[in-house]
Amino acid sequence: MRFDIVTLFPDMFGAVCDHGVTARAYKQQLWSLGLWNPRDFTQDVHRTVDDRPYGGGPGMVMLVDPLEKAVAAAKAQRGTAADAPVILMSPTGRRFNQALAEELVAGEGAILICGRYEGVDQRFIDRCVTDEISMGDFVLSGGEIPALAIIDSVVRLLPGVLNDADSAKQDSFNVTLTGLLDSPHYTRPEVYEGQSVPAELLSGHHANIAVWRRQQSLMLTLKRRPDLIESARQQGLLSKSDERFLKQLRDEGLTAR
Ligand code: 9D3
Repeated sequence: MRFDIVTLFPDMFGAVCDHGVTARAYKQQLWSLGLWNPRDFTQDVHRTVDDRPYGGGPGMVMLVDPLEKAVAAAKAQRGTAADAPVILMSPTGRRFNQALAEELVAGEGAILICGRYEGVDQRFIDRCVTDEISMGDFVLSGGEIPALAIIDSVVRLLPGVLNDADSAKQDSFNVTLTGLLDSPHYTRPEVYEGQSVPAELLSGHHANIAVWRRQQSLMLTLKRRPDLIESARQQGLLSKSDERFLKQLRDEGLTAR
């Protein structure tokens, strides 16, 4: 798996090369990174990468030419995998999700374009970009943090990246598999400042623990993400006893935070 990043701030990508499970996978050469700074593909003494918007308005717009040359350099180095998706990180893109991460991990990687300023010249998008992705409805200063999020979410899906200690199996047991939010976690001490770990988790009774966790998941999901309850139902992921518990919750009124 290879990611090529077009960015004015290449140092930000140390976040995934130098830390945590993505760094371990990087050192094992399970994935590689190319960094392409549009400033290195300028021709003028000032190394200009942006200009004022036609039609007026606030902010600056990224120039087509340095972006296009950076993408061409990335494609040249990728060689045969030159048909990898070219994904623009954009607040007007389609929302990123786990299904997209799974699509990307099945491919050879991607060229990720990180915008700064007000945006990039539309002609660059028309000429080079195959997909536009957003992280959600909040305003960031550029595409670097979204690109880092995509790399992190995709790399951890690569075979051999997660070990049991990283909870890979637990992970796939939750939202993606169950369609529900995860249940709460506890570790030592058994009592902290008078607050005890729920008795069910201390019982050692594995069937009861499973029921407790399932009910906690249902309760939390109904309270915070009712949309996920409906899609889990549509996917056939809710049992008769789940439905009975949900009805009971609705009758009682919710108790979860
Ligand atoms: C406040 C500026 N906005 C004018 C209405 C437009 C705007 C331009 C550039 C908003 C954000 C940005 C920079 N953001 C990204 O490049 C970005 C982003 C984001 O801001 N939120 C969620 N996902 C993404 S992906 C790229």
